[in-house]
Amino acid sequence: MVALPSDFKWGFATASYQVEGAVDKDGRGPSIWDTFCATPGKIADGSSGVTACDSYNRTAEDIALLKDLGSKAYRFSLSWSRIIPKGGRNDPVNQAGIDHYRKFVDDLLEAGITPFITLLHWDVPDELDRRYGGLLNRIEFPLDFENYARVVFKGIPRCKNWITFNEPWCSSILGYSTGSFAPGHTSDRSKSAVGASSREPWIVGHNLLVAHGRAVKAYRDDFKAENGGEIGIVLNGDATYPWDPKDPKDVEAANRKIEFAISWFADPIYFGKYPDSMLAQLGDRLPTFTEEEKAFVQGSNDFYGMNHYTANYVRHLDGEPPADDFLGNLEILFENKRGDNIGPETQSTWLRPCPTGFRDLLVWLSRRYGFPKMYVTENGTSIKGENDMPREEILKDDFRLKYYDDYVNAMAQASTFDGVDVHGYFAWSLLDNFEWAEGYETRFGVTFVDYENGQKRYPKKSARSLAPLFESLIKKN
Ligand code: PNW
Repeated sequence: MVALPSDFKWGFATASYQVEGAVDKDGRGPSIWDTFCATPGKIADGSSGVTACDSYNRTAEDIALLKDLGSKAYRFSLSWSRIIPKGGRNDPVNQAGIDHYRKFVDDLLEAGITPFITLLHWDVPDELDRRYGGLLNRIEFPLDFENYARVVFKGIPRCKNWITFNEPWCSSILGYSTGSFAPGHTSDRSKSAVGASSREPWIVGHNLLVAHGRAVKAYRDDFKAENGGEIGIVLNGDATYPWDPKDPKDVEAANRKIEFAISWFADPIYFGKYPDSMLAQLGDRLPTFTEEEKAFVQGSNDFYGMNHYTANYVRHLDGEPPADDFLGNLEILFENKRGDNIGPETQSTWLRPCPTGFRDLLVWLSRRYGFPKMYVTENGTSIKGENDMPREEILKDDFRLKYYDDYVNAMAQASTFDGVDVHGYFAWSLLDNFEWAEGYETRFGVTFVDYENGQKRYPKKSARSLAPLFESLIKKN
């Protein structure tokens, strides 16, 4: 029978800048996303996270909502600049920031909900970006991140599930190559063929890996024995299929795309080196691990955190890739050679549901990395045109309900039949929220948030579908 292990934890996920608001409250310092949103033209609807879902002021309401939906766990992120407003290891700690999150964790536990904390979900303290280039600084950034992590491990000892970074691929590529995310560096900055965007993302990715490794070592050396918890990183990536399955070059390209998106980070963590396909294309633009860095990075995952949304077809390209190529010399398509479509359109140009892809990628990752313990830390969908519908229509989100049903069943099959060692699942997202460069026009929530009327929350139909779904799949002891 298709089933999930009896210790399986499921719940919903959010991120600080997307839901908290209250950007000036209790001594919070600005992050690179505050600065980015204030730059005209960066956010589709000109909005920002200034108010968002006002979750900073509504912790009790959000916890009641989680309880009401049957959520066993909650994944959320901390705002680094609430805890250390300027971010650095010699900067003052803001006790009000720690107290806020410590109380939130206490209240979640009181409600029977297991907290999963992400230390950094993209909102780097702005001061660090201005002081030394933020994520670009190979020496300062990992040290400051380690210090911040230590402050948090010490200040919030009741949390036992830790994630260092959310999606380093997005921080690196969207922040330092396409420029669609903060801090918005783009290839426009470089006049030469081998300019900023052809180097910066690989430097940022490297520094995030080392910072992750440092925080994990700090946790294992000084906190794990007492705290008893576990720590890992969250990586995003799509399932891929060759555009022409009979063309070995497309088959290779489909594999290479996953290597450029996921193995970029996972290979150093599990094997201590970057994938050969990346070394071959990027050469010395990919930083080399020093022995010290390698010691921090290799073996630094207690679990694999997987964010997953979609699949695509991959077609190889011939010839030399441009210097700022980050995909692996290939193109991404939603139709294959036969004209089959990967899945229906959503509000997000990059996202089309394809549940079989979820199972296939779970298997791909498990085989490559030795069947590690996994948590699915994000999975969910937007719906085409959802934001233009009246509220009563939005609440009948059968498209999202079916997405969750299909994807969760695909995961349960991978667990039952393929040996995938998955122990948790988080639906993205608990609430409609600030969807980064798309502002509030794209809704990912299982709960409708009425931004015009005091951020009032209305659970959609999908919100209540997850509890019975998991109830039917999780083995009883
Ligand atoms: C994830 N892409 O981001 C993030 O972790 C969330 O904060 C976000 O709200 C959610 O997915 C929905 O977008 C991604 O362009 C953003 O491929 C963009 C992409 C992938 C993930």
